[in-house]
Amino acid sequence: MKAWLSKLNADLSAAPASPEALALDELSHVLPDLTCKAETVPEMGESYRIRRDADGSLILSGGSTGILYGAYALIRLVLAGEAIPDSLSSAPRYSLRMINCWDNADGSVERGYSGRSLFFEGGKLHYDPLRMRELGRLMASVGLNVLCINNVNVHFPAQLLLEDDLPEAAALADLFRPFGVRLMFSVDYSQPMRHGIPTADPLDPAVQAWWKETAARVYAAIPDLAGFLVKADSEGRPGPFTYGRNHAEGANMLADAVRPYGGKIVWRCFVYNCRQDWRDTKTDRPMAAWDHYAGLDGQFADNVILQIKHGPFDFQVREPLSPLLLGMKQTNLAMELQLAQEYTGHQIDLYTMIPMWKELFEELPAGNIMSLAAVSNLGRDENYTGHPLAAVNFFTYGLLSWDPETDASSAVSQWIRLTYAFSPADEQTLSAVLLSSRRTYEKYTAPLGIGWMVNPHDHYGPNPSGYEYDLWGTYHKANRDAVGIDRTAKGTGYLLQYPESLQQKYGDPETCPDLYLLFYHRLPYSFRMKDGRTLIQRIYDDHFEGFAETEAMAKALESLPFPDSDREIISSRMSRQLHNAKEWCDIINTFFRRLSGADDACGRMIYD
Ligand code: GCW
Repeated sequence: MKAWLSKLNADLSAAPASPEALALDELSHVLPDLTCKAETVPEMGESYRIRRDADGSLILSGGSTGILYGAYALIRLVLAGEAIPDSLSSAPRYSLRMINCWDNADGSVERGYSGRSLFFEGGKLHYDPLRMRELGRLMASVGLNVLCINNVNVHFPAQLLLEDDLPEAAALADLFRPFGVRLMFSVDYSQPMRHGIPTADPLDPAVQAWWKETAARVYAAIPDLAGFLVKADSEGRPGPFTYGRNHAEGANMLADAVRPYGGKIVWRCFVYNCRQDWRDTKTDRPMAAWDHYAGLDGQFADNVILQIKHGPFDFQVREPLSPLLLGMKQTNLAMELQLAQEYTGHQIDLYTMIPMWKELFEELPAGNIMSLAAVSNLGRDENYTGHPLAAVNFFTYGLLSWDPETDASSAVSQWIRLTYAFSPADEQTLSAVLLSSRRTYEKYTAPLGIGWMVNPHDHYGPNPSGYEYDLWGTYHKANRDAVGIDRTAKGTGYLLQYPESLQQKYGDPETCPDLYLLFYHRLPYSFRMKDGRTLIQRIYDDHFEGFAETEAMAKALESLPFPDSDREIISSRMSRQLHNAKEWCDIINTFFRRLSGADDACGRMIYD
């Protein structure tokens, strides 16, 4: 199956004339019995309205892309068997609803689990135009509107997108335009130095002039380019720190260059010391982003957006909301999610993300961010996401980026109905598996908010001490008595980066939700959890449960009538997941039993 697209069948062999034309074409193919008129109201932009005429036919009004989004909303409703309301108005909550691809010019994809790049091969843009249109449709059908095609780690020759390869990049932008999708490029902060300028200092006039001239050239070729995405001073990338400048100075210089064209600078806040000495107890990595950025609140240009990973570490299974998302009130912010399952099972293990995202939105006041970004989980595999069921993450991300109040279980059901022709009972079975998959994965991997414990570099499979004596600042410090990091005021002080109410909630192990306990606290194995179990018993129980739940998921999936092509992939990946879950369960339990010496109260097998 091609994600949920198999039921959309307007002909994409040629470019649609416009978003409205595509909307009507899609509607006439998918819902031939529906009489629907489109009314373009340019000032409505991306929003749309659906109402009924006196004769019962539907009138779909909106800006040009609004009509397209309205058409897809209608199609989603009807195909999912839901009733069309007599009147419906909808506008996106976030202006930029972005997909960030970490695709390299050589065709590889950093943290990609769905095959090679859809856009590049051999150092050049290289793509199948039909697949590009399919991808445009995939995005538009769930309301996504910005596609950054190249990795934030800009390895040569990706820089050439702004130079020699610009004409090809412009042709790619043309392909996406009818789908309401605008391109964005990740840029290399030191790019002026490729042109004989001896510095990339943002306050240097030659550097400023180079970026202005470059922006003029790029926007002449792609007038609706969304802007540039920047990873600076992070994990070896160049940036303003080299010249003693802060990130507001660094970002604002680029913002000046793209401002005349309505462009944005999306500046990532994933900045920390990745050469930490594990013996250094003063530095606590999750504090880094706040330390770099909070003091700059209000100093960023109005066309700069700070893009902040949802948690303070790096896309672990459970992390608190990044304090920056709560604390920078005078800066445009975007939250960054990760669809690519880097730490969450490599699109081998099932991991449906919407329950996690809903938890984030519960703590994030609606107005704090103006955009949303997600690292792509797509690649050149026939089904786009490697694991066919991983498509649910792309789909539900789109719906949430339009409306963060979207209900998790309805979004998942909608995806199932659009993708498969299941009976209500089968749909229920699959929905239950998908919605519980994140908790299950969490149970069999690192316990109670510690994170990491994965095999270094590749990040699949257990390795409890893999990152313990390393440079990355990701330590659990388990010894024979205790585990976890005290991040309260008495410990590293990380918790002080939060508003008072959260400091109280998380600061006391008695009120801190169990699942965050070891992120915020260092506790003895004998610590009594709220339900009376000891901490060590809770760790053992979760791991046995996680594996048992995986076995149950495997059985449930086997009972479902997937089309043959999907069934094969799903069952072969599920056997790998079972193996992985068993490894995690046994290795984590053994690791803690060897340290603590504590027996399992239920006498289950833990290895000595
Ligand atoms: O955790 C790291 C990933 C890198 C990624 C980086 C980032 C693109 O392991 O692969 O680089 O995060 O988000 O920049």
